[in-house]
Amino acid sequence: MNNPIPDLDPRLRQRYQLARELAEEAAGKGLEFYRKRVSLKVEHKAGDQQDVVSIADRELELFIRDGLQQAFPEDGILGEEGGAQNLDASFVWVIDPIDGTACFLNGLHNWCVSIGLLQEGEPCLGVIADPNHAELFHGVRGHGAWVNDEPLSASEAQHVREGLTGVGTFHPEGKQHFMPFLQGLLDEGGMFMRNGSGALMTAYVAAGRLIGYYETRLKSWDCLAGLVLVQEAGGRCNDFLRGEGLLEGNPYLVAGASVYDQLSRLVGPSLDG
Ligand code: 2AM
Ligand code: CA
Repeated sequence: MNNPIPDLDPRLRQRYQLARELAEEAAGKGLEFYRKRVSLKVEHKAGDQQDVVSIADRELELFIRDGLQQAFPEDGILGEEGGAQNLDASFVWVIDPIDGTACFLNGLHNWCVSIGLLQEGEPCLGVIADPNHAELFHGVRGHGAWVNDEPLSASEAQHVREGLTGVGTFHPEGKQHFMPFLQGLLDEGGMFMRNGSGALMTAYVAAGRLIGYYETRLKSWDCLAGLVLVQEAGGRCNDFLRGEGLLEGNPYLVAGASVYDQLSRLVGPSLDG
């Protein structure tokens, strides 16, 4: 695999290389599960009928965790399925083996593997692999972001009417903010879409395909990799990691720099409250 960043700190270079390899391998394994999804047993998390998980999520997370731990046993890891370990380490991986699990299990092509990395608490690299569309989004803080070999650049829209805004909400918390936001967006002449994967919609903001993306509440493994991409693509994000954001999640907004303030106003005080 090409390394687009020749002058990278060796500690980051090795981790960037491994993250891209593991994400692509896990995405390939994910595709094999996806093709036989009708035979996978589906479980519901904590009694929430919409929050689903299968053996595919668990096996892919184990695969990624094993790969990271073998190469960097000193690093911490936080994963959607396997929980947290060693979060005081300098480098902490934040992984979602399948983001868009409901899509995955229902035969919709909007799911991906997301691997992000914190260095001293700051997002420093992100990799998102989408095997259905043969796209690998990847980037390193301060060095740029790409989809495959193409540089990412966030939208230059100045008003929500100029493009599509990704949206999302989820049980059990925060959904009361969803309809007021949609109403405001439509009143301003904007339009929405929801594809079911927070990581992919974040990557699409970095790529300028969506002008922004608002989710009433997201978990860190859904967006941490994407945050690096948006920032490197010239976009903006809210202070998602504030408070207990890493472990508990927070409201979430990413957008092109010139439309961010308008979207933030449409969300209102709940965004950073
Ligand atoms: P998942 O597919 O990894 O579960 C879509 O709106 C986004 O919501 C997806 O990224 C999905 O991630 C995420 N999601 C699923 N369950 C959630 C929950 N209980 N709280 C917050 N986000 C959730
Ligand atoms: Ca997941």
